Amino acid sequence: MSGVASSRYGKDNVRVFRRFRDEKTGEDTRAPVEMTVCVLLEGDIETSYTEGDNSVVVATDSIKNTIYIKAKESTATPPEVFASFLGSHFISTYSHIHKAHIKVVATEWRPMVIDGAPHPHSFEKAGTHVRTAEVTVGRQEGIAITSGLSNLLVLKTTGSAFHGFVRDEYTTLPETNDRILSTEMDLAWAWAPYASGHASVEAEAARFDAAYAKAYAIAVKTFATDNSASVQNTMHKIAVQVLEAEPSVNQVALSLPNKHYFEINLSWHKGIKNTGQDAEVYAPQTDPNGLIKYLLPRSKLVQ
Ligand code: AZA
Repeated sequence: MSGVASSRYGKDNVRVFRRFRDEKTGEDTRAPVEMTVCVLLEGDIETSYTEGDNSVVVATDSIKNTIYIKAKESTATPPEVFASFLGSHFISTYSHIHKAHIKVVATEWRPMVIDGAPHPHSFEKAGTHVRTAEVTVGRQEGIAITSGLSNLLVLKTTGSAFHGFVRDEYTTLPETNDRILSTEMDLAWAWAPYASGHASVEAEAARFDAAYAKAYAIAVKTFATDNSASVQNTMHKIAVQVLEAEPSVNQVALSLPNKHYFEINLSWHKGIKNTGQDAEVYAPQTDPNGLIKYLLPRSKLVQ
């Protein structure tokens, strides 16, 4: 028999919409939650691969059903707590399942403001970004949580330079003191592990929400106000501030594509000035794009 080194399985892309009703009136009590969930299970499941032994398999269809039921049984938010609740369920229900990996990608619906007041049952998407939680619940290891913010699409028309980079026989990129900077930020922060079970995660619900709000505020403010020397340097400044803002966060990871906007020289047409200080019409590029990644552990934070 050949050994199976590592195996996990489950259900991906389970889309869930959860609304909150007042018991008496049936009306919405708060904005709904929409999320896409992935659950992958690990444990004594090797024989399902090697011997066709399905007695160890919790069907992925049952996993999907469980996600719906747990969403009904809970507030399904914040995503960190919902993922921990869900993962803990699989570990405690099935003795041969030792680890549950849960990923939740949540979109925020916020009340429309109509005539100056939040509408009770009409909502709009809050920006391009989504909130994420990646949670691993282990029988031995406790609960590991990484929170995040993804797809935050931002652009600034100035306040970004890029010069002093390697110039050699492969270089054509001109140096610039002033360029458009645009990116779609993925930002994730990993918490110190929770050793004492789901209750200790649930007790932190407000903290997860507050950390998300802080990380969002840091990301947009730093992007907007930093006199950027490079994507690399701006992302470092974001990572440092997120670590400083939240002492229980162990490390911060960022992934930033550089979405290029090229100047267009139009001088061939009647001498139009459209470069440098005169640049107003640009050509947005879809590909290729720069991709800059960064992981800053707290141990590397210079005090
Ligand atoms: N970082 C930037 O901010 N801009 C760039 C890079 C880079 O590494 N390379 N080309 N343009």
